[in-house]
Amino acid sequence: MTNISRRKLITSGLAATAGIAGLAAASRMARRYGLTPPDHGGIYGAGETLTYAAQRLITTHSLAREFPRSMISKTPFANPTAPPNDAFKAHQAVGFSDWRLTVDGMVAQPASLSLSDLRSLPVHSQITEVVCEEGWSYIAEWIGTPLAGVLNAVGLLPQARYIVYFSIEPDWWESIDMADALHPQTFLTLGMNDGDLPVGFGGPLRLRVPRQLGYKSVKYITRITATDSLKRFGKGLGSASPESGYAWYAGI
Ligand SMILES: Nc1nc2c(c(=O)[nH]1)N[C@H]1C(S)=C(S)[C@@H](COP(=O)(O)O)O[C@H]1N2
Ligand SMILES: [Mo]
Repeated sequence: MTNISRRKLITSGLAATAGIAGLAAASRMARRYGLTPPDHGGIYGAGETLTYAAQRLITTHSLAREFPRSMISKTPFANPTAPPNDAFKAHQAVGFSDWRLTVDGMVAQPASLSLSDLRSLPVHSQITEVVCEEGWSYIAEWIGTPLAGVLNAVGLLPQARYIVYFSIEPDWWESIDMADALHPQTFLTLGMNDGDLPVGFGGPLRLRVPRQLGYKSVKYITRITATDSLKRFGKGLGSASPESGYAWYAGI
């Protein structure tokens, strides 16, 4: 069977089971195909599973919408973050010259990259929208290097299924599956609208995940790690978001 017709079969199977026998049957089917999100337990779990499984089957290769330069927002909104902690202030005081991105976990060659290491990688740009779950959005140009390139360079091991990423803000960490981690629009972002990435927007380093809601685009990234299981991180729900009631998978 071709990939497409297999996909169609699973998708219509999911839709049919959701209609006839309810969400529980759909999640059983999703589980059989390895399509359950890490926060699939609990009262919203079956719904989360259906959303994630259906999205992954239908839109794995789709691109987030890109906009013409004329649509870049004149007044992008920097959603306020907590006041900078001492570690961040120390980096800021030296112009972020000693900021490092640790890349570890299921990779052949763990690395510690400086911002200039990252700047020496291929530079890409995209004009995409940040959409907050609270109902506002803005469009900006994001300049950076695709996460996929960094993962290839460190030799991502085949058993890795997720990338977990951490901010210098201790409460902010997220994870994405490989469909998003290797997606061409998922950027380690160093610039915005032709300048350096401002601190308010996550500078010096932010992971932009434009196919998901704003909260997956974590600011002030210091570490990314590859893993086959999210159980060992936090409460095992995949990221900080489901720990406070937001879905792990926030596709838009
Ligand atoms: N480290 C960190 N990253 C973060 C946040 C935060 O408070 N701290 N807020 C998130 C939320 S809820 C949204 S909607 C977006 C907002 O991005 P913006 O400031 O560029 O508008 O950043 C996300 N990334
Ligand atoms: Mo948000």
